[in-house]
Amino acid sequence: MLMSEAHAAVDRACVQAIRTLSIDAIERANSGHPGLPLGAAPMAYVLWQRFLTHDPADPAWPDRDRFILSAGHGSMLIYSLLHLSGYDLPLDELKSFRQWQSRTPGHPEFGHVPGVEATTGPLGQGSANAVGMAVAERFLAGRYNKPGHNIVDHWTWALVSDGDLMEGISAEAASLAGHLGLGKLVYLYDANDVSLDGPNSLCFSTEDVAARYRAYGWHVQTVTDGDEGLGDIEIALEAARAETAKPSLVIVKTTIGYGSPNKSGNCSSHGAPLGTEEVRLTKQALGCDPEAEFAVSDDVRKHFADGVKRGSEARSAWKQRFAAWRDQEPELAAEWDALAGGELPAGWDAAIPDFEGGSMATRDAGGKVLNAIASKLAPFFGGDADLGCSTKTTLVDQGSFNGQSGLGRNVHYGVREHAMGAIANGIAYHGGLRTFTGTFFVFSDYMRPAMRLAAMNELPVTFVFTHDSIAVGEDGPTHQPIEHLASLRAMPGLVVIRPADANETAEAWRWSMGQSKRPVTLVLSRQKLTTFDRKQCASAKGLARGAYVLCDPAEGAPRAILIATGSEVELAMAAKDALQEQGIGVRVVSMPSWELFEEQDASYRAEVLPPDCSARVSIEAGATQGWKQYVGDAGVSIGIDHYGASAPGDVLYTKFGFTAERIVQSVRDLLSRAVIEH
Ligand SMILES: Cc1ncc(C[n+]2csc(CCOP(=O)(O)OP(=O)(O)O)c2C)c(N)n1
Ligand SMILES: [Mg+2]
Repeated sequence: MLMSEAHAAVDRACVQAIRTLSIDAIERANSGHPGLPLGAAPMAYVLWQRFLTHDPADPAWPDRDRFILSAGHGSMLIYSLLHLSGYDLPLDELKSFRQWQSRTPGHPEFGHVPGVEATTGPLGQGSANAVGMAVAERFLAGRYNKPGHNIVDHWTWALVSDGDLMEGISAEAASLAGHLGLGKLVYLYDANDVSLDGPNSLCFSTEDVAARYRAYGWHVQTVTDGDEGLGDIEIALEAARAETAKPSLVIVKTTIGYGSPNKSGNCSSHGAPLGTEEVRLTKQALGCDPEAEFAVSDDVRKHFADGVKRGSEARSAWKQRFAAWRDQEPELAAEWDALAGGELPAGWDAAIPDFEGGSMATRDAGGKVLNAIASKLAPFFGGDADLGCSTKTTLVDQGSFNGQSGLGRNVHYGVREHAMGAIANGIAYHGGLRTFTGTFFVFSDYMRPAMRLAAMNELPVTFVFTHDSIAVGEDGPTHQPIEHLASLRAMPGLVVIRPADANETAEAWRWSMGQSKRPVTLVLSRQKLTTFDRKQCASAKGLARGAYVLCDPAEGAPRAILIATGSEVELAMAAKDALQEQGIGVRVVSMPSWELFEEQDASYRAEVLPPDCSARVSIEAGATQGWKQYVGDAGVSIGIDHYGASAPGDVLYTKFGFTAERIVQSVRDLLSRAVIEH
């Protein structure tokens, strides 16, 4: 029997409770977005009451369904649902919506609100996170499910809005989801034909979203009465779940600000409180007491509690299945436990090689290390944006990820960098595994919004970027990163590592994998770099401290310090040798990561960069912005503050002044100036 027939009155009351709680909280905050919760309450209610398998008693239960409110501006919708479902989000928290330190921030924030699976707000990101979660579900199912032991088997549901579907990232993500046949992914589309500035006729009038998603390979349905048609929504969600070979889009036609006599159907209800009088009128129109605020009847509370029982029963049944699986698969269970606890199973790094002599591009070293880690760590997979041959991030002989079976460990993201970033975030949000991405460094710009969310949410994603400087050469300025290091270093919470040689690359991967709460950006070279003889200079283990003394003069205190990153460290070493021949002893500091260096105590930092040695030169093939903090006012920064050019990489290095001679000259100039100044 459909819910519209079975419980019409109480179901309606539950929907109205979601609506009125939402507008009351927004009114009290005098800030927020009432239009979406008023319009999308019915679909959200049907989903949560009848389909979403979750248990407020254990919001992190691994096999729960995932729900992502991609249209994060409608945050009061999810807060009302969480509150009514019995999550640790009491009414007082709803009353302090959008206030300092409340658990009800303006947009849903992962880690701050129990039951919020992803931070959303930048439109489109959540829809791609959902694809990542569905990918993770399949991958874990492929790894851990055994005949008779189905321990990973859940659904991913996302609520998306017009704005979400206008954003390019959602198109990238949906195209890939269709290609992969992610049958356990469902979008509910709040199709209200209105966005922030006005009706869709302003900018979204000709697009046939249903046809577009069908063309992506999705199963598409439309519910015409999303404002009241609970039964129709239920039928559509049932059909979406029955289609397991394709992801599903359920287009639910709604009225923004439904119930508000003067603002419904209009963008005026999108992002501002309705106003006291309009709230009264809205409650009246919805058949609720216009004077009551934050009112929830006992019937409504009981009905929500009854709905949640489905989830708690499912969790109990899962616990039993999991226990039986654990008995049968103790080794797999140990691996599962480690990952679930943010750890890695012992021995994960046993195959990481030591590199000796010769030269090797750090992208090649990165590929070898990545594969060595993957050989010991099965729940580790990732992919690239159609550049695996160049980035060397392909997991050799590990097959292509299959969205049905979950087998295969290379996700071919295609040329979809933005979605790749957000899908990797979704994989990390899901938990239970580790992941990475790969593309050219210059295209980090295409991933930056997702990387920012990874940093904000402490997601353990390793973002690998290769072709890290003008040394890219012939492809020219469009492919040559300049400001990218500076720009990513400006992002709070992101660790940027640019290793100098193969062994630093190994240490960079080791460090990155050791982090369960920090995204890391690995910046690797296309060109070969000398593998330093670590018997002659310091161990690459120094990488973990961000900067370390790679080499000091054979005797005497250094008269100057050369600080370099990545490919420029070998230039610094060449300059050091040349200076030594001229009787000038200098120190070479390899500084692969500013962020890690800043985390060291003051005494270590002073050991590496002694304050009394002010003759300092930084060398990095990127924008010089920020280097003054290490070279000081007296120092020199050799970098590039303009775009590159199309020519062989070594020619560009010479033309743009990345030569040992220039470093030598800079040191000599600094020292002679110091003499004159004395
Ligand atoms: C990437 C991004 N650009 C712009 C915004 C600002 N913004 C918030 S909601 C919105 C559009 C709202 O339209 P829709 O998604 O249809 O939501 P509705 O008004 O129907 O609730 C915009 C432009 C945003 N949050 N993210
Ligand atoms: Mg809209």
